Amino acid sequence: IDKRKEVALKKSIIPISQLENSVLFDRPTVSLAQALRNSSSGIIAEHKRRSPSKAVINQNSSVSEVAVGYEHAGVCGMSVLTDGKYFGGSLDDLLLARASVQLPLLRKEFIIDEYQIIEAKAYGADVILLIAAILSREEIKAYSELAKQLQLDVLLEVHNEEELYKSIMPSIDMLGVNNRNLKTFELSLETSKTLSRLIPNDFVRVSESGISNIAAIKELQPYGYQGFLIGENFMKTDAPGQSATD
Ligand code: IGP
Repeated sequence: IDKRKEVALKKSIIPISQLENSVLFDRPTVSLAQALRNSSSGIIAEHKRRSPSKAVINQNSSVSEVAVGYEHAGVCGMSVLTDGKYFGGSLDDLLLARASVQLPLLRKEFIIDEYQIIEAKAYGADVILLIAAILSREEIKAYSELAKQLQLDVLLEVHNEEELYKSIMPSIDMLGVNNRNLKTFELSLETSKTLSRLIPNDFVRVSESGISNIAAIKELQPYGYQGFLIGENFMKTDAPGQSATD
């Protein structure tokens, strides 16, 4: 509800027509799904200052510094948290990342409204995240189809079988399995392993959260995962880009 209010508020600040006329809105986007298919490492590195499960992760590094570091490290894409309330992020972070790198950028946000998708494009994103746990099948369909119209890739996040079945549709590009239970914050790579059997082959598979070393990536690759979303492990260091290089 809070989020809906915020969205409504934003709507009254910047009208859709203005977002659609912004400089970034008409730019050609880059496909993260394609980058992951062509990569052997498949890392999507995240900018994350704090989280509900961890008060402070990194308050010192600037977004541009982190973005340039990640790009230099050779990651496939970058995820930028734009949620302010729980993660301390903002749309300005996305804009700064866009100004700093050519990497495919994911807007990491709780998307519950079409407006946020148009906004994502206008602020420089190439990819949006849709979370199955908070959306109906109809919403997933409408939002993913809008994203496709705007040439944005769609990463659909699931955490269990039911969410997976609910969300499978052709307008999804990537299926992300979140290893973190959003209710208990419990982490287990087993979630990615178990659900992998149920993911049709035409979707790029992304394993999200709790990945802290190369061994974890090696462990998940045999299950068909081509993308690995890593936040905390990089951000908890003084030089996130350097730790992505290592
Ligand atoms: C990154 P980690 O454990 O590497 O910091 O996780 C990412 O998967 C996590 O931030 C995340 C997330 C989300 C955040 C996954 N799904 C949905 C906010 C909303």
